[in-house]
This record gives sequence, C-alpha cells and structure tokens, in this order.
Amino acid sequence: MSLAALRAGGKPALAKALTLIERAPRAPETLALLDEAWADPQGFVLGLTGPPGVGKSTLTDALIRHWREQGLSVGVIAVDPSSMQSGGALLGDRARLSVSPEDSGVFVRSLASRGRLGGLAALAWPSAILMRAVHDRVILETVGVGQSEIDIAALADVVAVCLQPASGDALQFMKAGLMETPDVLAVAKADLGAPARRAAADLRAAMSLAPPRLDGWKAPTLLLSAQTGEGLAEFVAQAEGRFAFLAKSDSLQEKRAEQAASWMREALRDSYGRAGLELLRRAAPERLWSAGDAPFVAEAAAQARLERVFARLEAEFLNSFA
Ligand SMILES: Nc1nc2c(ncn2[C@@H]2O[C@H](COP(=O)(O)OP(=O)(O)OP(=O)(O)O)[C@@H](O)[C@H]2O)c(=O)[nH]1
Ligand SMILES: [Mg+2]
Repeated sequence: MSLAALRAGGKPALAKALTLIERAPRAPETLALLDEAWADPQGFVLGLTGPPGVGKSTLTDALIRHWREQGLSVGVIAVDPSSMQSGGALLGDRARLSVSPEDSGVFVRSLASRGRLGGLAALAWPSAILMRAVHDRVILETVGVGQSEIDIAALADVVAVCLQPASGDALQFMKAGLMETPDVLAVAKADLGAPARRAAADLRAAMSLAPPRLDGWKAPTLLLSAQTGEGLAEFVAQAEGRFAFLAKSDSLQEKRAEQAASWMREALRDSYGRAGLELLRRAAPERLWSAGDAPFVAEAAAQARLERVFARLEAEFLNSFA
C-alpha cells in the first residue's frame, strides 16, 4: 500500500495498514509505507499519560469532540497494559468514548501490551506515525507515570501528563525526576475543587524548581475537568501552542529526528541487546542512517546486518564445543 492509497482509502485502508504493522512489521511493503508516512506528516501526535483512572479516556473523548467541531480529523491509539490480564480494559475504553462509528474523521485503535511496555513502544510508535500521516491530530494514550510510560509519551510531538488531585501523584512524579518530559501538566478532575487546586499549587511549586528547558519552553500546570469541560480550551491551547512553538523553529525537525533515532535504538536493543548497539556504534550509525531520514527501512537493514553477524557468532560458539 502506498501513502496515497492509504489517504484515499479511508478507515478500511487505515485499519488494514495498522494490521500490517502488527502482523508483518518486517515486510518491505510495511517498512516502505512507514517511511513514506514518517516523511509526510499531516498533523501532530499528542502523548497523553497519567496514572490509572485519572481520566485520560474521558479527556481523549473531550478532545475528539473539540477537534471534530473544528473540522480536524483525529486518530487515537490507546496503549493498554492491563488488557492482557483483564481482557476487558479495551471494552472499558470503547464504552467511555462516545465516538460515532459513522464519523470518518475519527479512528480509534487499542493496543494491548504483550506483558512489557518496551515491546509495545515498538508497535505504538509506528502506529502513531502512520496515523499522523492521515489525521490532523493523533492522541497516544498510555497508562502510568513511570519511566517507561514517559518514554513512550516522549515519542509524541507534544507530551501531556495528567495527575490526580491530592493523591500524592505530584510527589511521586517529582521524586521520579520526570519533570523534564511533559510539555503540559494537568491536574485532572478539577471539579473536585480544593484538593485539585492544592495539587496544582504543589506541582507549580515543584516545577518552578526544575531546571529550565533547553528550548526555553515553560510547561504550564493547568486545572482540568474533562467532565465539566473546565480548563479544556486552555489545555488544547497549550498543546497546540507547544506544537506551534516547535514548528516555528528547527526544533520540530530535530525532535522528530531524535524520536526516530531513539525508536531505532530501542528496537535494536530489543533484538540484540547492548552488544548489538555497541557493534552499531562502532560501525558509525551514520553509515546506516542519517539523522533526519525516515528510520524504518534503515532499522530493518541494521537488524538484517546484525542478524547475519549473530548467526555466524552462534555457529562459531557452538563449534567451539565440538
Ligand atoms: N469528577 C471527575 N471524574 C472524572 C473526570 N474525568 C474522568 N472522571 C472519572 O474517572 C474515572 C476514570 O476515567 P477514565 O477516563 O476512564 O480514566 P483513564 O485515565 O482513562 O483510566 P485508565 O485508562 O483505566 O487508566 C471514571 O469513573 C470517570 O467518570 C473529571 O473531570 N471529573
Ligand atoms: Mg483509559
């Protein structure tokens, strides 16, 4: 499938392409499509992360409605680490999203983690890249505020973190040293009143102590109720504002090149560990991929090279016992 065919084919084509990523991630056709999609983004990816139950799906639903009213198309990827155990969280998400199946401008996909977040990033990011080429806005929802969830969110163009009012979330978040990644912080369920305002004040105090960001962006801390809509317009304005901030400098291209590099590193580390990465580092990565280029075909080529090396090593190792 070409990108043109994907764009012309509506929801069925997108569904088919996403399935291709899951079932045939190494097929030349998949890689070529992903490279094309990477090189021709239509919009931006908003990474949305936060602890279980904070209201991410309710917010996603509100964002879909907001953007649809503006005539923008929206893709959603809900990364769902619990659905392996419960088998039901996916249905829960569906139930909470009031998306009309007839609306061709919205596409929602849930990804179940196969026990591990790392493997999921390997799937979530290409899926987001594909959606970014056909939708104006893509929401990438991940559950949790640990390092690995933040790592997935960091593959988004704009990162928003939602925290619970007065649950100690803010404290945990600050302790984990995760204050540098989010572009927008939101204390959810602002309709609960005082506890939400307290949590926001705590967070603002903590954020004021964080070292200034290199690009000069100051992440705002907002009060947000996805249920009543309080703070939603401001949340959207800040997320859009962050994207505009990136887009008007070279930062966006740099950021996307860095996303591609870090996705490649993780994918290669997943298959060949530190030893594989070290080999590539010594070979000089620019021989395989130059920063700013699409990463998918290049990553597969690097995999293929390493596969040959490790197959030879394996044979040699086994022979050494003969
Ligand atoms: N009071 C209040 N409750 C909310 C708000 N947003 C969500 N909730 C409630 O919080 C619960 C969890 O909401 P979800 O949107 O499913 O939260 P989530 O973060 O997607 O949850 P997981 O995907 O399971 O991690 C639901 O019972 C919602 O009704 C809000 O703005 N105010
Ligand atoms: Mg959810």
